[in-house]
Amino acid sequence: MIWLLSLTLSLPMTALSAEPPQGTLLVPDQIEILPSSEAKISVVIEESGLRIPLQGLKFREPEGHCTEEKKTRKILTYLSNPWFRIVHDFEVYRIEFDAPCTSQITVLFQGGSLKAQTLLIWNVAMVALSKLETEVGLEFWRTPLIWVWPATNDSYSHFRLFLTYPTNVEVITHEMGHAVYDFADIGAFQAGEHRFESCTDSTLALTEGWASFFAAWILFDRSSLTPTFHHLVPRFESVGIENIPASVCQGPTSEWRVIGFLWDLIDHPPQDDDRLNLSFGEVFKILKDTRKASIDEVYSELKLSQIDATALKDTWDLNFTSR
Ligand SMILES: [Ca+2]
Ligand SMILES: [Ca+2]
Ligand SMILES: [Zn+2]
Repeated sequence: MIWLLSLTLSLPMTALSAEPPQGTLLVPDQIEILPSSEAKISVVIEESGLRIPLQGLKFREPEGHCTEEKKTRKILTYLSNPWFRIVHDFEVYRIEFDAPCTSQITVLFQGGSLKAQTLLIWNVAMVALSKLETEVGLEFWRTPLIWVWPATNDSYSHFRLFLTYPTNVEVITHEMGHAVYDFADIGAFQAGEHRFESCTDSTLALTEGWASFFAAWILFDRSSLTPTFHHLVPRFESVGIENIPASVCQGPTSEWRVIGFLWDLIDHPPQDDDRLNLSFGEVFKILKDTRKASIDEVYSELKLSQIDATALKDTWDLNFTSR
């Protein structure tokens, strides 16, 4: 299997039209056809003059192959693979169109539409999956994850992800982080009311903190001096995870500080003040199948590993006691 990783996550974030859902058929906005002896199809989202290629779509021809008499063919692909599928009311989204038999085809979707957002979800999920495959393998992926789109809330429950319209890469990867947490049995689940800057239930802080940590791993450069979310918490224009404001609740029941602690384990900016530079894979492997109920329990598990104990304690203190 080939996962293409050319996608940078500078994906469409522009204002979106209030286009209502039109079923699950994603009709291309434009199809470019170049005569060619070799048939080739690519799908792109066009955004501000840039063409962002869709990753890992597999096309099929449901109505037979081209013949001497039959010069066009129906092209079909579903937003579905063994790891996830994107659905609307239980029906999988699909791209379907007629195309000449011998041609190179570029299928274009304009950014800023519900269609483009559906494809954005697909692309972000594929990038995250590819990163997981490279760093930890996909054996832990228990079952196809169902992305319900658009939904009335952003949440994860029993192998189903729900996303509201419009969405963005930060919310998509955060919700996928919940699925990874569940599939890999990293921790116990706790749902409920929580304010990002306040202390909360210790299991809820770990549940939500892990999900945002996962988003950070997917989206941010680990050498960044200022890793910052801009679309994760509507009430905050920016949510920095390296320098957490002193006004944020202190202690291990703060989901914001849980993110900061987990991020410090894997980040490595110049002059890293926490001195730890683990890979996401190392952290994941230590915590897999441990079903922790709090970041305190995570810390205890990390202490049993090969991680430098002094640096680990300093990193804990940096996030939970001295900030
Ligand atoms: Ca750091
Ligand atoms: Ca670090
Ligand atoms: Zn969440």
